[in-house]
Amino acid sequence: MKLFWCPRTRAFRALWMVEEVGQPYELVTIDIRDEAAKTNPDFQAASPMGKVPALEDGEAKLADSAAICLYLADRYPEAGLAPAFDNSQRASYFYWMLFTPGVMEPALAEKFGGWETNKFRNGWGDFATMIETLEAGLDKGSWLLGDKFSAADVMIGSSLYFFKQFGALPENPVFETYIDKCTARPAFKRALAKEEVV
Ligand SMILES: N[C@@H](CCC(=O)N[C@@H](CS)C(=O)NCC(=O)O)C(=O)O
Repeated sequence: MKLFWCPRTRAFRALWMVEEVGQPYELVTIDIRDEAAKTNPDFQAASPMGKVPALEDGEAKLADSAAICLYLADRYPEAGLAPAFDNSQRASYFYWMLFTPGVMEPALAEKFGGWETNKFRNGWGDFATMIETLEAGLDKGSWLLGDKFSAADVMIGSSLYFFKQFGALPENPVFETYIDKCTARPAFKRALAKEEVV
């Protein structure tokens, strides 16, 4: 596998994920501020919008952190990062896998971009409802799906970690406990160490 990545970007989600999966991979740095770096043909083939993260896994090429996490969890089931196809927890799993791109990201843009809020009309609700929903989802158990860590925790955990870094996360012991559990994972630490050397 080749992971196209740039430090301190959304590509961290995919980096943590490949570390959780445990298959060999090559990290290809794409400096997103350098237009020439984005002309790498393998990167272009995997990322139609020229955004990181992107992944090449043999013939499979795709971009977007949520899509990559969904793909890897199903492609490498031995890592145990997605509920089995016949497990009813797959319903919650999909809900949380799509919560970052569908709700968290636009709600953050709304809050910090000064957009007019309209909880009823906007597909992401609003920032306050997004936070309440996450708090309720995380308050039920150790991980989003209960006792078992999954790719949904990679997506939500990395997003909450970045919200906190940006000062965008309201203080809340539920979030603090969850972020501490995520950052204590060996795969998270390995991914973070890779970010820090660049
Ligand atoms: N929805 C995408 C967003 C990816 C994204 O916006 N990546 C930014 C870095 S955080 C990027 O590559 N920006 C450079 C560009 O758009 O040219 C994901 O979650 O992977």
